[in-house]
Amino acid sequence: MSEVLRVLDMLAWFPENISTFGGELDALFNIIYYISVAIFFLTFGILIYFLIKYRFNPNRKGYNYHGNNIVEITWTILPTILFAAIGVYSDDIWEETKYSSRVPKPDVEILVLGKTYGWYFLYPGADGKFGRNAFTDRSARALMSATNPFGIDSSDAASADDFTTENQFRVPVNANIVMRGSSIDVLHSFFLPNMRVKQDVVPGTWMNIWYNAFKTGKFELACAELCGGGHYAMRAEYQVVSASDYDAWLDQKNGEVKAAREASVPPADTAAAAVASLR
Ligand SMILES: [Cu+2]
Repeated sequence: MSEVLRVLDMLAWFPENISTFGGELDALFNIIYYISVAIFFLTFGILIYFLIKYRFNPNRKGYNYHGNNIVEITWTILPTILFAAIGVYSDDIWEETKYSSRVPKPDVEILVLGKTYGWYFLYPGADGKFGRNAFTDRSARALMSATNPFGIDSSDAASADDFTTENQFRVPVNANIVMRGSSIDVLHSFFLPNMRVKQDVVPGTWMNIWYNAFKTGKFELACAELCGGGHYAMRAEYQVVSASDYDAWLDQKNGEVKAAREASVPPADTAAAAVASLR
């Protein structure tokens, strides 16, 4: 019996919570769940009771019934009070997770772009700040293309160390992560089930997304908007790592960016030597 109850208790199906505000959201979810379950059994109980009580009986005469004002007022007022109470109760956690004014000071800032069917991430690189791109300067949207999804202006010196990852990203544990999300094509939804974060990303604007993870590990990002034929495959993996592992990863990435930059612009003497060797 307890096994059956355990399977029926759908709250146990929740993915593990790793977010600082996840507990509060789960508590809200639990309350709404139990209220819904209670109303479900109440209404279906009454329905089944009446089905049996007033089942077909050839000796019973039908009669016309014109409603009952007290019953109708009751079933209008009670749900109104219930919804208003849930609204008041959930207001603080809604503001904390969704209001721009409540986004905390970022420890790490990352841009994220949805694209049919994948995700791009832009990190500010070694200097810790983004160069000119479609987020920092609206007019740079004109630079956005399939090969340059963030519209990075390569003539801006601050852009030179910004780096992109595709379908994977990394964040440090116990830090305020602020992401600015947008889309290249259609509506997508940035959904981190373990982080209790879900935010639509909309082409032409940047949505604030923030969270703070208290646990390290590998988790999944899924698109939660039916965005086309390849929607099912629109996923990415992310890792929450310790601050030192995160710094080591950043150093490695920054090194790769620097090496790639130096490789694409050979110093003058190397170029001259290359030309000489061709002679
Ligand atoms: Cu999508």
